[in-house]
Amino acid sequence: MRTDTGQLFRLEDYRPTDYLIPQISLVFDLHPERTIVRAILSIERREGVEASAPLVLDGDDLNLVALTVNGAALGDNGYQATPERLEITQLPEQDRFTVEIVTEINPTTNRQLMGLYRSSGVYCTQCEAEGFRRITYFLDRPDILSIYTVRIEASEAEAPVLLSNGNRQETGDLADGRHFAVWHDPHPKPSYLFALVAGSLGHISDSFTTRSGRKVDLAIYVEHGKEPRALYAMDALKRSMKWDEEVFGREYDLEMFNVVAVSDFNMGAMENKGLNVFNDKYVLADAETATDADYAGIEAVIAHEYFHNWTGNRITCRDWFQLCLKEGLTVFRDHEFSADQRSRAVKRIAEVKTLRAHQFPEDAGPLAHPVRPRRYREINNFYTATVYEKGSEVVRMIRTILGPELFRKGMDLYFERHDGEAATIEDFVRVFEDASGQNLSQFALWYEQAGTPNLSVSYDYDAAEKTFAIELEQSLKATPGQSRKKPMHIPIKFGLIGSDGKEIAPASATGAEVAADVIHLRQRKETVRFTGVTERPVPSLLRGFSAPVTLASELPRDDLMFLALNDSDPIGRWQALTKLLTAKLIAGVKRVRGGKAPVIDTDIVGLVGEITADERLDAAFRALCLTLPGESDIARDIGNNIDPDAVLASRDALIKAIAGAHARPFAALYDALANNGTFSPDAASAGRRALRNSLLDYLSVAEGSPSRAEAQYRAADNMTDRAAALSVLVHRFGDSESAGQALAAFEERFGGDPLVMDKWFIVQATRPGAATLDTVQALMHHRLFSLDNPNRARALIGAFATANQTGFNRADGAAYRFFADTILKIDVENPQLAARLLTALRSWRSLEPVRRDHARAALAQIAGTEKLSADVKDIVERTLG
Ligand code: 0A1
Ligand code: ZN
Repeated sequence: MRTDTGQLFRLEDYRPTDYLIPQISLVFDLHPERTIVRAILSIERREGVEASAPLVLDGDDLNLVALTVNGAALGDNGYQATPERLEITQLPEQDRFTVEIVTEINPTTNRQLMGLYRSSGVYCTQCEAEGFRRITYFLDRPDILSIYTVRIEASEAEAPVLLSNGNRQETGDLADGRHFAVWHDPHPKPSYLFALVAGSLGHISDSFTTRSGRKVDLAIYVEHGKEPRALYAMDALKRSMKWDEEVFGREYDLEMFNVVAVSDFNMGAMENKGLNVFNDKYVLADAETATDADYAGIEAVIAHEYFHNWTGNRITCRDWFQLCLKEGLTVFRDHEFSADQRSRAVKRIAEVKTLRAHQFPEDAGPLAHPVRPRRYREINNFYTATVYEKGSEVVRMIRTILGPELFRKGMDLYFERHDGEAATIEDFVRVFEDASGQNLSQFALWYEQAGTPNLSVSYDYDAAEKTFAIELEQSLKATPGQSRKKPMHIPIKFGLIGSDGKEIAPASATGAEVAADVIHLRQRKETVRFTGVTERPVPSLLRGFSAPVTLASELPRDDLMFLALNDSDPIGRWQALTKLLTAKLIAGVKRVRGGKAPVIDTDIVGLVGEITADERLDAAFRALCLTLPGESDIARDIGNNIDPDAVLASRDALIKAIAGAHARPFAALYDALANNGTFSPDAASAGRRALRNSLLDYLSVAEGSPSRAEAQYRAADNMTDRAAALSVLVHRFGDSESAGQALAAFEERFGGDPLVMDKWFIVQATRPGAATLDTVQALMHHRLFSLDNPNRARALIGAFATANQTGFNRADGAAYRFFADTILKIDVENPQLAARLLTALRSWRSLEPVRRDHARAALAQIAGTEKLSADVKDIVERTLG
């Protein structure tokens, strides 16, 4: 493991290298335990750099076998090699020369899953962010762009499939049952986009003809026998290729595009040029094994990686501080793609939920950092919700501010101006300034200032003057390293709604700038005054969730009820409903903690029933409305002194009240939504399943019996319905015979498929209550469980720590202690995974004092351990603050 070097990387220290590497030729002689890598680098000294300047290359855990410069070996004092660094001091006078480096690596013992490793016997690579240096010594940074030629040699029996980036140039046989393939990628790229895959894999193939008429061969490689499960991913890939041509004018640029699914992968997937490598979770799906959420995830991740071809690969990042340049933009692009393929409103609400669930707590806690950080110790810890999701929101705001046409003009300019370059956020913002003539310097603070701005809003209607005033005040709390913040440019989409439910068009607006349906808040405090408003309107603010902020509005309850039923913007409706529900749930938590039962609010119970019954609305939208804010949403909105048991009690009380009040119509709707015909993963069918499955939970609560869920489990012909039934059985009737039988049946049926069994681990790890810790500990010994595999570890440990508020936050702290021990075990093999899981403790300061002390002790135990990885050390130190 790479232990901490204590080094702090700072944005302002960026300096170009003295040398460039325009070309690299790699030869891999693959063997499970002794792979030999020969790298021939063509080096170019930059103009003005002295010949005495050493060439310093990055390494990580490397073993140098041989080194020559221009074909000649160097004397002992011509270079210095350690596992982490190769410094060559004896260099030719000429500005161009060749360095040849031979290293030996062991793919089998590589359990960090960075560099070249083996996953179920398949050789594969992961080089982002700094994995290439685990293969050979290199200038392993994204501003070094090289043309790659890669020759792979391997045993034909062990690895009939040999893949790398670009186009396949040559293949052939060698002695001793070995064979080779040569790949050439004509597009200069940074080392983090290099990839190699070799192994015995099945595949499906297809093709796509670009709009200029070029035929591209497409293939998806998977474990033998799983080929049919890759068909949906292939379909999503072709739709992505078409969409990028139509919406962004971007065409694919190689003769082939390959995707490989592997079962050991730290993240979702990786956009290596022409050879995307995926966590198999984001490739494999069929009705029998995948839920609707899995299908949607596959579609999104396939699109995301494909879209990186332009936003990330053709235009890459100058340095890792600019990570959001490719990630925020590419997330924005995949969000827009999914919105176009599915229901836009439903997709947007799902995005808002994700942002609030993952990014808001990050921004509010000890790990808060700007969308473009200025400091890091370990870059792997910055693949965060802030960089990805908030980064996407920032791009969305640029489009809201400029409008779709100028946004597209700016994007076109970006591609034209920076194609083939390693760019910065400044470059990105400038194209929109140049395309629109607008100054975006205040807007750019969104990249610099961490934390979620809060908007306080108050309203004043003057009936005599027919004016309506909205007073807006923004505030932003201090975050680590940033105590004083400047006011931001916040685009607030709005509407004013009359008592008949129609939009009111005011005569004029003064004060803060209003352009069409957007208020541009730029000062700390501003008032907009609308004239010609003939009745007191109900304002709908932040329509479409136009900025990633929290809204503290003094809108009366009746207005929120009105918006929940009448806002023409579905996101506005959902936001109003969520506000009402959250307020109710928080009031319930207070009462529970005071030893009282929550008060039932018949208006809100009625409202939920009304929306659920409204056939004019999308089923998926109704399902979203029927799903109450989660325990962690409620906890986040309470903010401090959290007692998770009280949160659960309050939430369950409201579910019970809603279920009791609407049991009959809910049952009728449940029956009416019954699946007719064959399974289809399309958005409309998925929406109906989502609604029906959320009704199942309510009905099971109302009926106080597992029978309905048991029947659904038995009758299910698809994984969405089966998993939903299993979840109701385990979470609501966990000790019943029905739950035990369903779990056994699931294991019996899917026990041969670890990816599917992750659902079985997750459903048990997320059963509410203190007793679940014992279950989790027992499941660690299950024959399919292994802490080594990231999907398994996330399914059991990750789900327990992030999605089981009452279980993980047991009052006696036992789960934290177990968690700390487990993190330390994982850290020995896979620091990246350990660090990522550890972020589950980031909100520990918001807990009530007893739990808080236990959590602090667990963190301190980790922090006090000798030989922590750099990854975990960075997270634990920042978390403890
Ligand atoms: N660039 C990828 C994410 C990614 C980052 C680091 C990795 O290392 C293990 C892997 C993947 C994406 O945005 O999809
Ligand atoms: Zn990405």
